[in-house]
Amino acid sequence: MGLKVGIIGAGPSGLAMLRAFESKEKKGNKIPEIKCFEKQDNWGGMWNYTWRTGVGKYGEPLHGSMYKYLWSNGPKECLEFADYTFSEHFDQTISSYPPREVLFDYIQGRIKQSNARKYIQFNTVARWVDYVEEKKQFRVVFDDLKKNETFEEFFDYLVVGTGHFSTPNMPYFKGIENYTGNVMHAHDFRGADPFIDQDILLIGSSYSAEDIAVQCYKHGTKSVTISYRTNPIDCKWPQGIEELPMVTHFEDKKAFFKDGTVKEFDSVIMCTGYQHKFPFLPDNLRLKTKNCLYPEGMYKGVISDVNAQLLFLGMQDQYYTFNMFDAQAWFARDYILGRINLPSKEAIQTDIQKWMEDESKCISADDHVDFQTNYIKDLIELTDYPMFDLDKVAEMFKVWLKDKEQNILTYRDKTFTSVMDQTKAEKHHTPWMKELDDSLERYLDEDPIDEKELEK
Ligand code: FAD
Ligand code: NA7
Repeated sequence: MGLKVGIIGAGPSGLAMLRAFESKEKKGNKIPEIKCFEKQDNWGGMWNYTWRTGVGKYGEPLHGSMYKYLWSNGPKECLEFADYTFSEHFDQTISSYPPREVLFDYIQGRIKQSNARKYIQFNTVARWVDYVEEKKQFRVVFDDLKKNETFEEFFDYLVVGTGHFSTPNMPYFKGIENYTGNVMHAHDFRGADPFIDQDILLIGSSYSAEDIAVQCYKHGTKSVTISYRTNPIDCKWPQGIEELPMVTHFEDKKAFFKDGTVKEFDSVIMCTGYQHKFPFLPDNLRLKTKNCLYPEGMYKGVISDVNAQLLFLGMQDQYYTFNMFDAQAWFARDYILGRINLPSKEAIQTDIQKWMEDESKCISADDHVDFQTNYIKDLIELTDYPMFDLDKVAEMFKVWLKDKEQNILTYRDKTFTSVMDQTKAEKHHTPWMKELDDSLERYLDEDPIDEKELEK
């Protein structure tokens, strides 16, 4: 068919794109020429853990923000692929909140079934993109990091799946330049070990703050203080974790808070979110958005409204993850293959505005869950991605939100039932708070932790 498609990034979004094309090909359809470029030396995006911080082996800004002992922060039943279940992958029932390595294994299991790896060029970073009017194609300049060589390729469609939880948003606080403890961003947090016996301050009150607080508490940090700008996380914190309003300034080792509290801290971790960053795109093609459920500038949250040959996957804030990337990738594929037509420019803007207005009406977390549920329904209805019971998944998300509110330390011990194959998850052999080993081997091991050993 002569079309050439470029995919930037081989994280869950880029891999979903490869899988979408592969599933079409398996049904006997012709697919375009595809090339995927990934700057790391393996696929999996965030799930490909690295011990490094700062820059990677070849001096590129490091992508990874994940850390040791990271366990899924939502039920696995809410992110399950509709065409590859957890039961199919593990051949045993597992709990609802697996650790990172287990989810990484699951992602790899699906993609390894295909020949997708042959499409991916690793250690290759997209440097710059131009749209060449005469050719009606994108010219993309890449660096092969291993060979230290620059090259270019032309594509009819360019799919950007580079994630948006990698470039830190690092605010300034008065006096922080003279603060005498450690200052870092959650992006560089690689686990709780360095913070054992410390008093730490987390700035921000969203997922990163919540999870780093609980993880540090679990692994022996002396005290955790969370400072919020707009709203506290507001769950029932155990003794040792507290929430305070915003920091106003720092002096030596002390932080001063809006309510008059003054406290000394050994370390400050900015859990202040990330920037959507596209250093390889000219500014007219970049998404310029905060972290939200319907970023401006994309039809169906996928197709750029500036250039309809440019597509983005996974740029939304996320309740749903892997199955949402699939829904987007299936939609992107059918659009590229000419099976979905774009409406008029006016209709595109009306559609975008409608979704953005709907998001602005959301008040509670439940409303946000419903919003993203409707968004995914809308996408799947346009494609042949297996429709699943999204209303049930939305219910599970709402139970998850309640569970966290009731007990932030035990919500990961709860279990859910898959809407894909009705498998009921099993309780993990060891309560999450007592499980300090997050390896795949230990996770799949049947023996509960020996509590007497722990008490010694
Ligand atoms: P990413 O996973 O970020 O992958 C993007 C890929 O693009 C990377 O491999 C990167 O190297 C590559 N890339 C970037 N720039 C370039 C370039 N210029 N050239 C070539 N390649 C490039 N989700 C959950 O479902 N459950 C969780 O428990 C969970 N926990 C999380 C915890 C943390 C700390 C973070 C940061 C995220 C978490 N997420 C979680 C969300 C997670 O981001 C998604 O699950 C998923 O990884 C997003 O996939 P993606 O492919 O869109 O982006
Ligand atoms: P989020 O969800 O984007 O949240 C960012 C948080 O940082 C949020 O609480 C913000 O407060 C706060 N923030 C942002 N800027 C500032 C400044 N300048 N001062 C104080 N506080 C600020 O990012 P996360 O890292 O928590 O989560 C991203 C992903 O990583 C997520 O998918 C997880 O699974 C892991 P606000 O509420 O806007 O006032």
